[in-house]
Amino acid sequence: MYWDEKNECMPREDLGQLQLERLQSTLYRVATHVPFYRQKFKELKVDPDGFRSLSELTSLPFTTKQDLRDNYPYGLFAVPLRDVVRVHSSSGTTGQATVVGYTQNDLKTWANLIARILTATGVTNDDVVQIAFGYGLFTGGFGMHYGAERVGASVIPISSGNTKRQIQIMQDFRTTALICTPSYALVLADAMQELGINTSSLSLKYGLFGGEPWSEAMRQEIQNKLGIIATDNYGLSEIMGPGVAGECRECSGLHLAEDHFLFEVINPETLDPVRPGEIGELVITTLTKEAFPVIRYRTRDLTRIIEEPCPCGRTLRRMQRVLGRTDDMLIVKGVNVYPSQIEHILFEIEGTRPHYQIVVEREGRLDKITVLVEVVESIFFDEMKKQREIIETIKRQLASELGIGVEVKLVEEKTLERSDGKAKRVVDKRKL
Ligand code: DLL
Repeated sequence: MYWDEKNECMPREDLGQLQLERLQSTLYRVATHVPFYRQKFKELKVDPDGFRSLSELTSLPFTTKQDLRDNYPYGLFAVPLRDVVRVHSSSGTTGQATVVGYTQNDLKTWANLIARILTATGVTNDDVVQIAFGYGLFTGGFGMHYGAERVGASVIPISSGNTKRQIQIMQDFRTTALICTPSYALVLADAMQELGINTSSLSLKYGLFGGEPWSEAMRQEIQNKLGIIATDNYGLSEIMGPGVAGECRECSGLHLAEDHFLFEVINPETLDPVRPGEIGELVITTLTKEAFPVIRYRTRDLTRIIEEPCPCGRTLRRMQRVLGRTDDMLIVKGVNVYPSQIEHILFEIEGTRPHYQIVVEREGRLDKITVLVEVVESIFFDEMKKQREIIETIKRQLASELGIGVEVKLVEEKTLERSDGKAKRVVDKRKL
């Protein structure tokens, strides 16, 4: 099922032509209205009127989070504030917040892109959609909301938090689709178990999750516990919010909204494009945004593009689930470590729960990683021998995957902090 078959299944050649035309008008737009880009184009001798082929993309300047901060709040807007009808902002947990704006048209495009990912998961106007993303400056709540209304679903704008109430409403209002972060979906599943609620008594069929990295094992656990089909959905406020990429029912990679954005994958050190299919940093150029167009935005997210066509019939290419962020990468004892590598190993081990935290400390001159992982109650209380075995297995596997030794501590279920939004997986106590 498609929401927008014409654009989702467009022949690649036509798509390339559409992208080129849209890029040309975006370049004209930013060169005319955004002093930052005008200056950059001048420095790099880019002639926005002379842009003839997508292969010239690499001649364009990058935009970074720092550029957005330097132009806080409205410096990169390409329309007067009078034409801006919505403003969102990134959480700003790592430094100053950044501000993004939308025109009426931008909001229409956004709702359509959300309608696409909802439809790709299976949501229709017969569904009751519970949106447990925060409503506010975060793009998750409002972004998903207008797309769900666009599909014609019955939308429950419950926002995040208040787990018991979420469950009560899910039961009473017969929610069929849940939308939240994957870690919060697990919090809900655990809480239901605790309350003795049999999930098969619920009406839930689908879950659209996103906003943070998660693994295939976590998907399986959510699907099993809630009895649903769970898709991965990616986006970022600087580009739009959710809707930038999302999975179809094949659940094997996220279709990129290539008619509205250009995607590149680069080597974050050399800044050159990687070879097709290689892992690198995702770089995105907006093609249709009016209020806040961005050229070659460095997302810091690591992924690879899947070139093979998807059996679902969409011609939009897919990206692999995000493997981590370049700035999440921990350099410990000189070795690059991504939380996703650790998560992957933990979830393969029986008795562990998908709740973990990676604590990095510095003792003297030496870095030390301790992985705290929750284990099921029976193991935590009864079986010392089993505990030792699990610790040894995790240590051995992590050492062979990462090439460095780590400490492992098993903790009781529910000891690690839960979040109703994005989970905090890494605690870096080093003063670097
Ligand atoms: O998290 C937008 C969003 C909301 C996407 C709801 C999907 C669902 P930001 O708060 O700006 O926007 O955070 C963006 O979150 O650069 C990634 O590092 C991470 N992220 C988002 N979705 C995924 C995902 C929203 N599906 C940052 N998998 C991005 C992995 C994700 N990481």
